Amino acid sequence: MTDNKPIDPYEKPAGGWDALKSSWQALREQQVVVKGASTLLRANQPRGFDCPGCAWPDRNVHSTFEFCENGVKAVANEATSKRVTREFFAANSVSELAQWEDRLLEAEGRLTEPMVYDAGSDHYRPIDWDGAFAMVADALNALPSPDEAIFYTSGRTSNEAAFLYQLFVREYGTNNLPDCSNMCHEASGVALTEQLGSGKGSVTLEDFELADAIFIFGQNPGTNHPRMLGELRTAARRGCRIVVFNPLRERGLERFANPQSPADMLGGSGTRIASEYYQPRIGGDLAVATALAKVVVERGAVDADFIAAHTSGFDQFASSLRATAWDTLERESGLTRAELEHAAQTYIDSPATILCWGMGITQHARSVATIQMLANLLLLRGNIGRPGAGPCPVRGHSNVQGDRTMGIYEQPSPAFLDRLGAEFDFQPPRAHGHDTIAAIEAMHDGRAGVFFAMGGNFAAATPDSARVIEALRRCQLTVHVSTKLNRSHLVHGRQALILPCLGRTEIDLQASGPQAVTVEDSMSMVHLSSGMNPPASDQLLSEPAIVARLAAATLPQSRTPWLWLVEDYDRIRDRIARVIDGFTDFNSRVRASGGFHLRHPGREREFPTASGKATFHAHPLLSADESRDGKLFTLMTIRSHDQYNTTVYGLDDRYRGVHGLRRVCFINAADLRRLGFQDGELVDITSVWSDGERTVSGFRLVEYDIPEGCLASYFPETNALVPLDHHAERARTPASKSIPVRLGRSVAA
Ligand SMILES: Nc1nc2c(c(=O)[nH]1)N[C@H]1C(S)=C(S)[C@@H](COP(=O)(O)OP(=O)(O)OC[C@H]3O[C@@H](n4cnc5c(=O)[nH]c(N)nc54)[C@H](O)[C@@H]3O)O[C@H]1N2
Ligand SMILES: Nc1nc2c(c(=O)[nH]1)N[C@H]1C(S)=C(S)[C@@H](COP(=O)(O)OP(=O)(O)OC[C@H]3O[C@@H](n4cnc5c(=O)[nH]c(N)nc54)[C@H](O)[C@@H]3O)O[C@H]1N2
Ligand SMILES: [Mo]
Repeated sequence: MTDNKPIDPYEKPAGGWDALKSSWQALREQQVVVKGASTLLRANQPRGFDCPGCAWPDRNVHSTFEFCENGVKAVANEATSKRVTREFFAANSVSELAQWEDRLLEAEGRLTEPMVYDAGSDHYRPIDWDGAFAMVADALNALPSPDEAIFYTSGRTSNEAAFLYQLFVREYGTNNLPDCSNMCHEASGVALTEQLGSGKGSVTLEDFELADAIFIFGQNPGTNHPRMLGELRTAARRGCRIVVFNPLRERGLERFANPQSPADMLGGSGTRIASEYYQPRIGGDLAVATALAKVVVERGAVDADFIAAHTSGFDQFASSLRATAWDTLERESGLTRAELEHAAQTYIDSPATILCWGMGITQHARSVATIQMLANLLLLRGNIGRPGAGPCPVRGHSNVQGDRTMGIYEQPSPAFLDRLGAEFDFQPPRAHGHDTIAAIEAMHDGRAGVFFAMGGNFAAATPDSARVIEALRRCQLTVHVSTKLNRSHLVHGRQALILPCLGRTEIDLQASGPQAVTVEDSMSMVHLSSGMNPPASDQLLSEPAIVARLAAATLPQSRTPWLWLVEDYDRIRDRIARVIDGFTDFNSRVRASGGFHLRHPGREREFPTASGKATFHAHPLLSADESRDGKLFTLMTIRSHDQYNTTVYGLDDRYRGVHGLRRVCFINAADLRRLGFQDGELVDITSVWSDGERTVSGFRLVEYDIPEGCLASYFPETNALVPLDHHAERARTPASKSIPVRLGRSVAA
């Protein structure tokens, strides 16, 4: 890497020495070298804390820490020695801070005490915890209806905090529990629940050891789930076929040098990961999966016994495949028939196949259809409930799956509400609540006036930034439980609170002693997490304690012993065990080494759907004109290597060869020529939608190996381009990976 060359293609494998160097730098920048290093030894270990990075499962049999550069960044940024103090807020007004880049807000370090917004001076000033809780309680109790309050959750919240939080919200009287899942894997849940009777993935890490082929759609593990590369490397070395579909050639999916393998580190070129790499056009995966399924059916390669015993809808599905023409499949996928047939044959030749997918699949208008087509493909060959096979939606936040299991969901089932109400002796509200998009609309239209966020960065993570900012500003009160300063604290309601909480790495001391929390990873393993660093400030409360004290202040009539429950988190877990399926004997089972696995019925070929069988779903392809809306380009908004969602650690995207800048737009060389643009030129990106145009300015064009008609830029800078009503059918996941846009020369240039 050269410091003064912004675009410099990266020739090395993912991982390797540069990953070590970058980790070291992250620790140094946060001034946590000694503490950070010992902290890391406890990440994802049987008696340590769950890494606040991603939801990829742990190999808890290992005795040394599992190295992951981006895990190091996440931990270093939480364990930082930098602090945001009351003096900092006194010195900087909110309007001044609003001018700062998000990255610089994050770089100020950990929040240290509760703060309240003072409109007179336009500064945040300290408030004591009781005062803060009373303020929230008063605002909530003054609302004409509990449905005018919104309770958002990001996916780092522990099971214990999430369970108490949803209980508080429901005792208060609403199901308005939008969460980051609404923007993430919602489409996976909707698609798989309908088809297989469970919205979760069915595979475990052991299946990765047994698979003969692993297909990876729309996912960039080299950056977002680096520990997955370790599994892929092992699989590739034993001859497992790894087949990738991604418009970009992501380095981590091509080659990986495991920093824990001397051979990889000294060899230079690392281990080859993908055995086949296909670059479909953005949004082409429905056509890809349809084509693979068509070949399987037409070559008679189906598992007829499985289909007869466990599925319904096959005949109709098979005839829809036969009726789909190859020229449609080629045009819609952006791949040739020969490529699609080749990939299909790899699938047919594999006795056990795992299908993985990420945001490149879920954040599209037709994501539910695409995921159902992927599941159709699995069902055709009985690739579920067989060792080494099954669906693997790779989750994002470290406990996003657990939060849903605990009831953070705006559409709870009647059976769940019955159990919750019976256990805590109250009548839970039955009407479904707002998801993320509906919550923004409600705040915007004045139908909701209090916004409470358990973590996350709502103002920056959500689509249609201008609308979201207006929506939050119209609120009477906005409250954020946070570890770090972010945009959402500066885009506030008439009243606003920042409530600072403990992070995963910190000791959580309650009346009965230090507490552990639990989390559920992407493969349904539930395990303990206990921090070992002293809290960033003695003013911090744990998330469960914040919920309990807020509930006690807001609901004096509640029969739930809120403060008693948080004295000892075992008490919360005992209640979870009585309400949530699969958590019997929670306290003893979670203490077994490595925790326990939540049963996935599909592993035993049980499919608790309406019909009792797994169901095939046909999804016709729309013609190119309809699905592409006649616009010039399709833009996908993705993560760089130096960010965690809205948290920008640095300005490099090493594997894609970008250094020192984030406003880039990757574009195909032929498109550049056709438009008469030069590589390096600055452009404005304009999305065109029924309600008007939205523009973001000053993006540097980068000639890149990306299909024609496709563009890529980083989120959140481009969220302003995504209209609120541009979202997945049924799942309502914002379609952040398929934004219809045109380019114009930047006026700023
Ligand atoms: N370091 C780090 N780790 C993270 C995160 C982070 O920001 N930083 N975020 C966490 C969260 S919440 C999540 S959800 C996950 C996200 O992890 P990913 O799902 O890997 O997220 P993205 O970076 O959005 O990458 C999407 C990938 O899909 C590809 N893609 C885009 N559109 C299409 C398409 O139409 N078809 C196909 N086949 N591919 C497409 C892109 O080229 C890119 O490689 O990571 C989690 N882990
Ligand atoms: N255009 C576009 N938009 C997207 C996406 C995309 O790919 N493209 N991806 C979407 C996806 S997949 C997701 S998951 C969302 C993410 O949406 P969010 O989950 O809302 O956003 P994050 O950036 O992960 O939240 C970061 C903040 O969480 C707080 N935090 C960190 N750790 C803790 C903790 O332990 N406790 C508490 N209480 N707070 C903590 C810190 O204050 C930090 O500033 O964004 C979505 N938005
Ligand atoms: Mo996510």
